[in-house]
Amino acid sequence: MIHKKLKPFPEGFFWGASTSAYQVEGANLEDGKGPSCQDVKELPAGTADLKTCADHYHHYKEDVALMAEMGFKSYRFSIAWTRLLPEGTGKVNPKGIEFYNNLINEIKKYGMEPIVTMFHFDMPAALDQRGSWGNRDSVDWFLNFAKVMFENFGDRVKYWLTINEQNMLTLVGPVIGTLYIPEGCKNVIKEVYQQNHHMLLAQAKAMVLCHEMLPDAKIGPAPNISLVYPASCKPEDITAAQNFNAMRNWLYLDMAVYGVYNNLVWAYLEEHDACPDIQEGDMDIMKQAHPDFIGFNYYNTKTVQYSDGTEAKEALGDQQSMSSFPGFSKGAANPNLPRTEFNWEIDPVGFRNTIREMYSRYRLPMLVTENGLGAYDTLTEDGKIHDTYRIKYYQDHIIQIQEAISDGCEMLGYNPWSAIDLVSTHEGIRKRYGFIYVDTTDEKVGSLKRYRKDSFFWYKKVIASNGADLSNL
Ligand code: BGP
Repeated sequence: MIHKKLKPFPEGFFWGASTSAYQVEGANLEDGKGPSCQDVKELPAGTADLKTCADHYHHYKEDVALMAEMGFKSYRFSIAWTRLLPEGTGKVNPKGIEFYNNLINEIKKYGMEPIVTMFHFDMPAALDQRGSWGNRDSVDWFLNFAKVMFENFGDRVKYWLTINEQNMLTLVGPVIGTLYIPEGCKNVIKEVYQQNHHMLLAQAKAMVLCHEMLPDAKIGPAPNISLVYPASCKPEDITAAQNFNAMRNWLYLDMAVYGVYNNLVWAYLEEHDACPDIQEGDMDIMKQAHPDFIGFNYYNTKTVQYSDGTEAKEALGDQQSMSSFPGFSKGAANPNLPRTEFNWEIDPVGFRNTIREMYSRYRLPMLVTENGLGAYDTLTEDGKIHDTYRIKYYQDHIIQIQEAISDGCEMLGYNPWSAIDLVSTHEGIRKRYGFIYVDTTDEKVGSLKRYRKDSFFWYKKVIASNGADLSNL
């Protein structure tokens, strides 16, 4: 649809950016924080460990001031479960409460909206030892953690996100260091979808609890949603795209919004003798929970073709590259799309397509909780970072949000990844995403000095014009 005139971004649109605790904070075992699964995982070769990251834990005031200088209306960050509850359950760590109180107060001081992710890839290591999400008690563990957060921060935090990218935890857990599989497990798919069921239940209960304890607050899920394209107009490729759309995207939102299991995924699980055990009452809980909005991360679309089930299973891939499930869908490259230096396809129009599809399925306002370009940035001798490629990426994507708004989709905000350089899930800190450059490398911790990238000044201009001015600097 070509609009003669695009609708403006709504007043009060949340322009901001995102981070997650384990990737940005550092101080990973300081001030009483317990280890999470990220702190005990085997690091991918040549990548920075998580002891320092951007050292946001010690630099949060400076970082929030820089965000305020850009004019942020919101800052999306996550709360590390193990900073509040070092063992995952039991005693609360007062230093952890203090840190997030300080951070939230600092954000509010500048009139920004804190948007809190309750769980971002960092299961307490102590709970992994007790079976992780595979243990049904995990639902109560998470609910207790949620209660601690609502009690301590609910007076100031009005926007909550439950679980970051639960779909990626389920589909590529080993790549991002999150999947716990018990020794001797005979049916890994069943184990994984049992864990997924417990997460869905935990999310549903947390949404209900949030509405009970904090009637003014809003809560929603935060999956990674990428519309899946068929590689051709062959009917079999369309079926494959429907399959993978269901498995990658709709399973998570059908449950969060409607409280039902997606039938295509359920059929796949039946085929693999992998349906989760559902206890009496579980589905009632799923139905009772109602998100106020959909938070979602978007990086690019995915393309698949028919799979006759005879091909060998491919290596797992990562968040944006995995898609092959013999007999269900087979990944294909999209020849129409360029790629980033880290080989992720770039599809701004797919952003609009994804938003439109989500809105027609769920009819809820949407908040972009991640989107962005991972690239090698260069710090020049005079302390500049000329990231014109990132500016271009953002220009191309932001205009598509405006197209989607003009299509009638309700958009609450844009919080790209990431506010500041941080450690990526499996490709180190050399894969930079921030508006703010941090002087440190995978090889050694640097001065940690902050530098404003060109995209910093550009985004400031965008925010000041409420998205009307996307022109180059
Ligand atoms: C999402 C995660 C983030 C983040 C981002 C970029 O999947 O929610 O934690 O890191 O992707 O991915 P990567 O770090 O792999 O480049």
